[in-house]
Amino acid sequence: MPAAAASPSLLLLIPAYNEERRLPPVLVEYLEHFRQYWSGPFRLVVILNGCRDNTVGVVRAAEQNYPDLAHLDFPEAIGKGGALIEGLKLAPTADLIGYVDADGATPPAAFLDLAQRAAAGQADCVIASRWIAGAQVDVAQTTGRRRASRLFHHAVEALFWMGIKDTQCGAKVMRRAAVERVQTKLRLADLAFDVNLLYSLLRAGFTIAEIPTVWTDKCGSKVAFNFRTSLNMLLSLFRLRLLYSPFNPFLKPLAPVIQWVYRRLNAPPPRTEAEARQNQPAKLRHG
Ligand SMILES: Nc1nc2c(ncn2[C@@H]2O[C@H](COP(=O)(O)OP(=O)(O)O)[C@@H](O)[C@H]2O)c(=O)[nH]1
Ligand SMILES: [Mg+2]
Repeated sequence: MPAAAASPSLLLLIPAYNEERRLPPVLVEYLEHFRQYWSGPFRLVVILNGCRDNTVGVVRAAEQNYPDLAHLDFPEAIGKGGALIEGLKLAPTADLIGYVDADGATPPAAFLDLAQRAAAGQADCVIASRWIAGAQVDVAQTTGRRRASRLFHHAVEALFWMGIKDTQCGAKVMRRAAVERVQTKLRLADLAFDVNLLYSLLRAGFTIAEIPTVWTDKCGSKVAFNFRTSLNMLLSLFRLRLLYSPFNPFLKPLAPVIQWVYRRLNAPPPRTEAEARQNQPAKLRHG
């Protein structure tokens, strides 16, 4: 993609959990890069929840130097998906809304490429992919985790037939209209959130373009990988499948049981229909 001048406004969300070490250099890199290469208004919002380290302190310190930086802070364990659901409520404030991980696995230039493609109208949602030709991936994950993620991919394909090679890459950009249309459909707060988002977009008739990306696995992962998390993600996929099926009405009375199972798995429970309808954004903080 040529580095075309883009004038739409861009809101970049970064979910962060205990990221006092990995986040500060990433914030500076992104803020400097977009200040230089994004010609429209740009804002970066970090969404923290329940951090037990000083992530909020490092974000506040950076906010002193960057007026384009702000944060949302939630005390509850809402999960990465929950944090993004909250961040996406800010959609009315920008033309394009995207998100990226706090660890810098996606370099700013790769995210800029996605945003420029979205600005140029290539698709309603443009996502980074590590598993299509042209991707430059530096994988440091354990064999177990790699196998689990491939297994998850096959489960997603079997249940949803989206034809997307990499639903889980943490870098995605969408047009505001697309976000606003699917907002109330976003129910999964755990790591299956991305599947929820992509499937809801496709079901609503929006287009998704998968773009080969540059990706470097970083150490210091905040995602516990174990039997519980794998089971939790598979459960979430089945739940999403049921939500979009004629069995949907049966899910409502089961809500307390579902909440109980998620709590037992130590996972952020899915949002109820009433919670998903709450579209009021939380108060944005700066400094
Ligand atoms: N707000 C919030 N962010 C989270 C949570 N869990 C993970 N994250 C963020 O999600 C992103 C991906 O996590 P990361 O540890 O890089 O995952 P991995 O590289 O796939 O092992 C990072 O920005 C994390 O800080 C959570 O419970 N809440
Ligand atoms: Mg990571």
